[in-house]
Amino acid sequence: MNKQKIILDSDPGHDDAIAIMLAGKSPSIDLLGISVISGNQTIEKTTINALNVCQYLDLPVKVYQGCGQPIVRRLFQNAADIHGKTGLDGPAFTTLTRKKEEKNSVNFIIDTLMSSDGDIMLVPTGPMTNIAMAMRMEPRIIPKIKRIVFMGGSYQNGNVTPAAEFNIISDAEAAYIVCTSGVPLTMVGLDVTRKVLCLPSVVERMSKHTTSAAGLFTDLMKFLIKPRRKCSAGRAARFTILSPWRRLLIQLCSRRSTCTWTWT
Ligand SMILES: [Ca+2]
Repeated sequence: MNKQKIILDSDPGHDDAIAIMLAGKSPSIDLLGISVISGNQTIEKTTINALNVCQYLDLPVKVYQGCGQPIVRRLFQNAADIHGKTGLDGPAFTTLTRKKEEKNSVNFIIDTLMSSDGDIMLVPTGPMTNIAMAMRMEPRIIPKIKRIVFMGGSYQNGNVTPAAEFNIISDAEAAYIVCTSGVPLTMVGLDVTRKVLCLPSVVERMSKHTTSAAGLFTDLMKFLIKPRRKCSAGRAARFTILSPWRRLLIQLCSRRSTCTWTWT
């Protein structure tokens, strides 16, 4: 099977931790590197979170720290109310020994794309600052990008303001640069992610597996279910945190209307 090369640009965050997990473990994906951005927490914390996930899962993928602030606007509020003080509350990680790469993720994106054959997808699951910066610093990367599959925006309502979605409003200028670049885009907005629910029964089923990935998944999801239960006022607890899975799998497996997956 030809693996799809991707660079995951993320701000873990529980949902992005799952995205790292799936991208790193998928037999159909060649994860070239993880580019980290601030968003769900500060850049320092999201970088540590990405390293912790990679260490926990023994993923041989390099982690590059990117921008800690938007290009123009002030740093937007983080999502500590959802993801906790660390940005990845819930799992108990061992002492972190993995280290981030010296190279900034913007330079990593540029260097990787410039030496590629145009076969790399970028998958941003946070604010698009790193990718926009890379495009501005080295415009020759733009025709080298096969496609950008991003989580952000909304066809209907936002989740920060009535219209704005978190990833986009966190760095709207970056989103403008990326979305007007001419690169083929696949937007997976809130409307899509809200259709992908992880019920407690899913967490329960996953908790019965003994792999490290299943254990991490369970710890992450159990933490997230708590606030959702509080908000759901008696309805079945549900949340949309699994959206990055779906996006990755749907797009990278080139099966855009249907998707099946199994956990191994
Ligand atoms: Ca994210």
